[in-house]
Amino acid sequence: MTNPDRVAWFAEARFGLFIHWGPYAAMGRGEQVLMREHLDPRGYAAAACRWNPSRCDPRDWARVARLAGCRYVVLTARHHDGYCLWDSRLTNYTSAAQAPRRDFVAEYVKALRDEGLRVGLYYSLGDWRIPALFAGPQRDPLGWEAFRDYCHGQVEELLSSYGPIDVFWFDGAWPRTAAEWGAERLVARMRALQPNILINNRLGASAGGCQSADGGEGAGGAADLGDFGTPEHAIVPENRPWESCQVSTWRLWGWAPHERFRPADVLLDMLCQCASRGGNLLLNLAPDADGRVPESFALRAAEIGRWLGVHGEAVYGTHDSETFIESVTFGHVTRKNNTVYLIVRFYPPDGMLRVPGLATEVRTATLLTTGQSLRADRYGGGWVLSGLPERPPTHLFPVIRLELAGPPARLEWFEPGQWTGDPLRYLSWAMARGPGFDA
Ligand code: FHN
Repeated sequence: MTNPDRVAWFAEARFGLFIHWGPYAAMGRGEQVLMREHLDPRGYAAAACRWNPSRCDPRDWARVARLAGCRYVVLTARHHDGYCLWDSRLTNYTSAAQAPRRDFVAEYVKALRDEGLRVGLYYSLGDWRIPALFAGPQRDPLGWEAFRDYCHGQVEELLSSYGPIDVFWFDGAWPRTAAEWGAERLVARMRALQPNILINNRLGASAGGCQSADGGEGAGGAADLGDFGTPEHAIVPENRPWESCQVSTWRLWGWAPHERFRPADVLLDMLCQCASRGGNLLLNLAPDADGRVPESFALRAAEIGRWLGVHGEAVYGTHDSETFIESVTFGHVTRKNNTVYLIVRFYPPDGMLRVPGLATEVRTATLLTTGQSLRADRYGGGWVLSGLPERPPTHLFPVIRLELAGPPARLEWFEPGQWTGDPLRYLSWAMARGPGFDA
C-alpha cells in the first residue's frame, strides 16, 4: 500500500513531461523502429554507436518543462532498443562509452534540479537485443537469469548514482510476468535504496502473462507493487494515484520530423480532464536527432505554461472532482475543499454560464482570467452565473472560481453519469410540461 505522504507531491503536481529520446531519433520514424521495421539488430547497433547528438543540452529540456508548468520530468534512460543514456558499468552500449562520450542521465538530473523540477527515470525492462527476452526462462534458463540480473543491476546503478530519484517508470515488461522479472525482490531493493521513490505499475504481466491494453497490469499482477497507474493514450481514472501518458503528436513517442502536433488547446484539455478526474497528465516530448526541442512543441508548451501561470490553482493540488456538477455543456470542473473551479471550454453565447446540479450556496464567483466578480443566482437546475464578458477573455479556457458555503453537494435530480440511477428523479421535471405529445 502506498504511503500517502510519499505520494502527496505527485497528486499536487498534476503535470509531468515525458521525454522519449535515444538513437532511434536519428532514424526519424519513432521509438520502435527497430522491431516495427524488423531491422537488422547489428546494423541498428552500429548506427546507434555512431550516433552523436552534439547539440543536445538537457538544460533546454528542463527549461521547456518549467515554462510549460510541469512539476516533474521522466526521461527514457533505456528504451526497448537497449541503448543506455547513462554510464552503465554493465554494458558498453551507452552514450558514455560510445560516440557521445556523455552521461546524459547525469546532465539531465542536474538540469532538472537546477530548475526545481522532480526527477523521473523511465527504464524498459525489455531489451529487444537480448534473445532470452523472447525465449524466456523455460527455453533459456541461464540466458534469462543473466538478463534478469543485468536489468536488476542497471536499476540499482540508476538508483545509486544520481542522488534522489522521485519517479521510476518501468515499461516494456512484455511478454514476461512479474514473477519472471523478480519484480517483488527488485521493488524491495529499490525502496531500500530510495525510500521515497514512486514506482509505476508496469513491472510485468500478471500470472496469466496478459498485460492490459493501457500498458498496465491485468488484475492481481505486479500493479500492486507499484504506486500509481499509467493509462496510455487514454484518460482512465483509477482508485489510486494515476497518470495518463499521452503523445503531443498523433501517435509516435519518439522523434519523427513529419509527425503532426496536436493543438495547444487539445493538449491543455487533456491536462484539465485528468485534473478534473483526480489524475496527472504525463505529456510527451520527442527531442530531435540532435536532442533539440522541436519548436512546435516548445510553442505549445509555453502557451500551456502561460495559461497555468494565470489559472494554475484550478489544476495543481485539486482533488478528484466528485461529480456534483454537470459540466458537459461548458467544460471541466476541479475542486479544492469548498472551492470549485469551472474550466470553460465552450464559452456561453448569452454570457450566462449555468452550473447544473450544484445544490450548495455560491458565496462568490470570480472570473480568474480577468479577476472580475460575477453574479450568481439559483435556477431550477442549479446556479447561473452572469456578468461574463461578451467575448471569451482568453483563446484557451477561461476559468471561474466559485467559493461555496460548504462542501459541494448535488441537487436530487443530478446523478453522476446522467443515464444511471432512479429515472423517477426526472418525473416532476417532465410533468411540468404535461403528458401530451403536441408542442
Ligand atoms: O512500447 C512502449 C512505447 O514505445 C512507449 O514507450 C510507451 C510510453 O508509455 N510505452 C510502451 C507502449 O505501452
